[in-house]
Amino acid sequence: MKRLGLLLVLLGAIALPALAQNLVLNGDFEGGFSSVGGETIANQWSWWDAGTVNPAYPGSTHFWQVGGVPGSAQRIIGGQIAGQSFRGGVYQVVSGTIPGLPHTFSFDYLVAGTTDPGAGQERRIGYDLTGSTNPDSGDIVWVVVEDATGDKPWQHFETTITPTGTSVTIWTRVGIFWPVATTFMDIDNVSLVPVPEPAGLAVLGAGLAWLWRRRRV
Ligand SMILES: [Ca+2]
Repeated sequence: MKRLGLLLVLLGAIALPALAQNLVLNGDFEGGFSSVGGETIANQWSWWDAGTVNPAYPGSTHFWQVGGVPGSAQRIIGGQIAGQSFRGGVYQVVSGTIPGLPHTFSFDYLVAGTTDPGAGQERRIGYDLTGSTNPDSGDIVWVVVEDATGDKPWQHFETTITPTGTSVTIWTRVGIFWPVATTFMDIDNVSLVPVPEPAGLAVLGAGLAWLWRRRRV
């Protein structure tokens, strides 16, 4: 048992610095942007577009690089450029998550758009614990839903999530069905960090102890 205790202390000392690391790549949007088909997408991020949302006002989602808090941010435009309907966003499959361990998920965001609930406006940020790349998956948990709240300044959001696997997908979804107003969302400082709290470490420790026992059998 003494050896096991020493092993856990050693592993803890190795694991702790790694736990404090943000698993999101280019989460602060300071790692550059690329031009993709005339749109500007942050490096390490993927984009999705739902195609024709409202046949009366066909369009496509647009992506810009704008001022963030601080530096740069990703803008997703979901409406009313030349009377078009849109739905789309950026997403990232974040790998390296530790199953069963709490992670802090945080970001800053800004929304602008109509307060008309009949416009079919969507401005959302969420996560999918399955690591899926399906923007319409029922597994996505939307932690920000600002569908018809009008214009707002930059806001900070933070919550704790517990991954069930070694990857989590972070999603944004911006759109409008009836192009009655300009609709967009900016996002910056996206972070997913394992929490080295006592409860989290206890789970990790139990896992390591289980592995240690298995090795000895
Ligand atoms: Ca930034």
